[in-house]
This record gives sequence, C-alpha cells and structure tokens, in this order.
Amino acid sequence: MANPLFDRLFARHAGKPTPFLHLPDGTVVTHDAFLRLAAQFAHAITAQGLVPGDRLAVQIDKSPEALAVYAACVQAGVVLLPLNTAYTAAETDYFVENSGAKLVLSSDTAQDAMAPIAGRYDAALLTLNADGSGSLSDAARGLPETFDTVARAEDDLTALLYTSGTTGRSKGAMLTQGNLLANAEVLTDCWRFTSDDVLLHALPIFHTHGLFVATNILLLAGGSMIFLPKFDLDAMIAQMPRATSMMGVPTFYTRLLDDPRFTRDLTAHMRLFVSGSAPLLAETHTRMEARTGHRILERYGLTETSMNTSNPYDGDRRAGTVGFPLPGVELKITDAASGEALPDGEIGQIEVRGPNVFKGYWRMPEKTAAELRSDGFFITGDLGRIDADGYLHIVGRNKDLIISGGYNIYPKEIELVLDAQPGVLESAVIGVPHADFGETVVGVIVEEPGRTADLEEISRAAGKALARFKHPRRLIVLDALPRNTMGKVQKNLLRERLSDLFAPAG
Ligand code: MLC
Ligand code: AMP
Repeated sequence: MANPLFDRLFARHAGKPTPFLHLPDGTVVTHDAFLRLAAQFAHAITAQGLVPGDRLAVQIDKSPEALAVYAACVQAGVVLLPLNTAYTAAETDYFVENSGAKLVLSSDTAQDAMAPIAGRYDAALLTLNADGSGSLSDAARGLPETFDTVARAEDDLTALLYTSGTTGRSKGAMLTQGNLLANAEVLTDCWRFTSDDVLLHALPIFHTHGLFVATNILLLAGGSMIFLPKFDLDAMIAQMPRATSMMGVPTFYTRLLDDPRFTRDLTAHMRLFVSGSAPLLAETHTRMEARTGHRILERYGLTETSMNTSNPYDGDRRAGTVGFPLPGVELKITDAASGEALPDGEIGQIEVRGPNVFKGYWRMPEKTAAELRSDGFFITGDLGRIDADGYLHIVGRNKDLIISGGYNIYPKEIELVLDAQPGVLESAVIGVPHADFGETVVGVIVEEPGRTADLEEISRAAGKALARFKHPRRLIVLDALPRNTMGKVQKNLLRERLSDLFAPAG
C-alpha cells in the first residue's frame, strides 16, 4: 500500500549498507540500520496506542535516534510535532494542549518537568536522550526490525510545525506528505544533489530547514550527512574537508568567516553552500567569495511553505536577492490593502501558491482564512520586489517579527510577559542589528506613574516564562512609546533610535 513520502524518501533505501549518517566520533549509520531502528520505533510508538493522524510531540536533542523518530512517524502515519529544546515548560504546555498530542517524547532530565504537562492532557510520556538511551529505546529493543508501512495519501498530514503569531499565540502549520515531497523533489533537482553528496548538517532538526530541507533532500538523493549535534565552529572546520555541501543560517557564515582557518583550501572539496531562514548580508556574500571562491546560494522559505525561491545553481547568484520562484511555485507581489497584483519593480507583500504550500493552521480556521486565500495563495507577511531580471528582493516584513540567528521571535509574546510585571505600564519589543545573530531582542519599557520597574526582576521573570533565545538582551526604560495618530506604536522609530545598542565599539 502506498505511503508516498515513506516510499520515496525511506523505503527505497531498505537493506542498503550505504552510509547515511557520519557521526563526529567516526561512527557511520547505514541506511539499513537507520530504517531498522525506525521500524522498531514505529512499533514502540504504536504500542502506546497511537493510530494514524495522532500527534507525537518531541522535545529532544538532535541525534540519529531523534531523526529515526521522524522516519518512524512517517511510516506509522503519526503526525510529528518537533519542538525547540530551548522552550520552557510553560511554552511546551501550550503545544501539547493545542495539538492534542497523544505521546510526548522528552529527555530523561526534562522528564520531571514534562510529566505534569503530559498528565494534564492525558498524553503518554517516553524519553529519548542525546546518546540514544531512554524509555523509547528500551521499549523498542527486541521489537521487529520491519514495520507494515501505513497507507497514506499525499494530502495526509506529516507534521505540525508551530510558528509564533503576531497575537502571541503559536499556530501549528499543517504540512502534508505532498507538500514535503514536492519541495524535496524540486530542491534536489535545482541544487543538483546526488548520492555522491555529503552534507555538513549542523542545523537543529526541530525546524523545517534542518529537518525537511536538508534531510529530505539527502534522503531523496541517496547521499549522506555529517550529522553534528549542533553548530560548533571547531567541529565544522574539522569536518568541512569531507563534505560536499552545507546548509546554514547567516550566523553560520559570519562565524565561519570570522575564523582564519576557514579558507579556500579548507573548502576545496565543497560544491555548494546554501543560506536561508534570515537575510544574508551582501557583505557576507562578498567576504565568502573573496575568502573561499564560493558564491553562497541564497534561498527563501517559510515554515508554512517550505522553500519558495532560490538563486540559480548555474547562473548568477546575486547577493541581496533570493533568486527566482522554484519550478511549480507561483509568486506574486500584491498591494496589502487591495490584494491586487503589482507590476514588477514595485514593493508589496509576497504571496505564493504551489504544491509546497501548507494545508492551514491546526484547528484555527480563522487564522487560516486570514493568511491562506481561497484561491490557494499564501500571504507570507514578507515584503518584496521583483527586479528587471526577475530576481526577488526581500525588503522587509509586514509582520512584527524578529529573526535572531535564524530563530523567529514574535515581539507580542514577550510584550505580554513584560506588561504583566510590577511597575510596567506598557512595553514594546523590537529587534536591533547584532553582528552574530543578525538581529537581537530589546525590550522598551514605560513605567507606571510613580513606580519604578525592577529590571533585574523583570529579566528573571522573562527567563522563567520564555526560551533563552527570546530573552531581551537589553531592557530600556523610556518615558513614553512613540505612537502615530492612530495610537499605534511606531517601532520603526524605536529601532532607529536604538540601532547602535549592539554596534561593535570603535
Ligand atoms: C542560541 N542562543 C540564541 C540563539 N541560539 N540567542 C538568540 N538567537 C539564537 N538563534 C542563546 C543561547 O541559549 C546562549 O544563551 C547564547 O544565545 C549564546 O549561545 P551560542 O552558543 O552562541 O549559540 P549557539 O548554540 O551556537 O546557537 C546559535 C546558532 C543557533 C545560530 C548556531 O541558534 C542555530 O543553530 N540557529 C539555526 C536556527 C534554524 O535552524 N532556523 C531555521 C528555521 S526554519 P546564554 O545563556 O549562553 O546567553 C525557517 C524557514 C527557512 O526559518 O526559510 O528556513
Ligand atoms: P519561519 O516562520 O521560521 O519559517 O521563518 C520564515 C521567515 O524567515 C520568512 O517569512 C522570512 O521573513 C524569513 N526568511 C527566510 N529565508 C529568508 C531569506 N533568505 N532572506 C530573508 N528572510 C528570510
């Protein structure tokens, strides 16, 4: 019986002793070993009572076993809900409740914090640690190494990826088998991935970039990945000579370029460097070419759509642009007020349609209707312009969003926490330029009349409520927030005023 995603990405490798994952300690996980483990996990997961369509929430460290959970879910028709390991218990609580997850997977160390959450929503709890140990592995040991793949249609869900919202409530983007497969096929082709490729993989696997873009392409092409637990400069430099390709966020590139060991020689074996998830400075592009001779290939995507545009593999990769729509993707620039398409050259909102575009937000029909038009076009919230040669330039966002080191941070969520603190009348959270993370979070606070806000106490409160990467790196007290005549906070003015906060000294 058919399961398009499993058949195309995984089943074709069954029984093959070819390398799939190269681990930093020299161990190699073959395709065959990976699939046998995935089948055992599929048995262990379904033994918990999960049936096709049920959700499995995972908040676990990156490891080959963690990746096998993805394969197991696809094979068993279970919907995967990967969560950033940095999320606090309070944040995770919402995802488990909203998704109605039947099973939660955490590490042993997080088990005590997770147990009450799982208990509250009647979900089972198992563990999987970075070294592959845990109660899931215990349960899987000795189970059959093959699993009867569950039949799925292209329209069936594979994953729920939560993206934050401008209202502060995260939304679960429903990604189908067809969405992921279409994108993987197009990208494998456009970026010329083959079974000879070895991808240097240092991205987290709880976001679309590391989980779907990187992994699905390499599975489809039959290549392998040097699978690092996270971005680590020394490990990247050590492994680079064995790799043919790398996918990263701009911070990867600026960190590599700040290291004198990152040279033309070190990258001589590489054929492709891809960047995305955040704007790549033209300066980084230029420095990269001058240092290594490689021109970074920048592409543009979103959780809801996977990848939409890419600079060309052959042809001019233009700094400061994200290239052309991928085959099968329709893209238009529209007027935000009327929704009408604008002529090339004009700035407007970017809308996309194609087999890559998600099915909607989990159990949020109003939010789906607000962003996904009935004709299939998705309103990305990004602002762009198409130049005379057809290249797309992203010029801004009409959603209030900060991207720090490739992580999306919605100011509203942080403002809600700041506003609730004693002595705070109101707050505005903005992103300011930061050399390492691209942008970083700054909280602007207005105190209640006659009261003083205790900034240290506020930082502590934010620390409890929010994942570390969302914490304001600076809290600034102002007498008032700048507002326009409609009463709306003018964050652009705050950004201008505070743009030098993290500027390098001198
Ligand atoms: C870690 N920290 C961050 C951070 N990552 N703070 C802000 N922004 C981030 N992105 C915190 C750490 O908790 C730590 O806190 C401090 O900052 C310094 O940590 P570090 O050691 O310098 O960070 P590191 O662990 O090296 O992580 C940085 C990073 C990582 C850039 C390598 O964030 C990363 O891998 N980002 C990739 C994100 C990604 O995959 N995005 C794709 C989304 S999909 P303390 O306590 O020490 O101060 C998408 C669609 C698309 O957007 O188009 O692809
Ligand atoms: P996410 O919601 O995490 O999937 O992030 C998607 C957002 O990342 C997009 O809406 C863009 O704002 C941003 N993004 C992704 N790729 C690029 C890029 N190459 N240049 C600029 N912004 C990008």
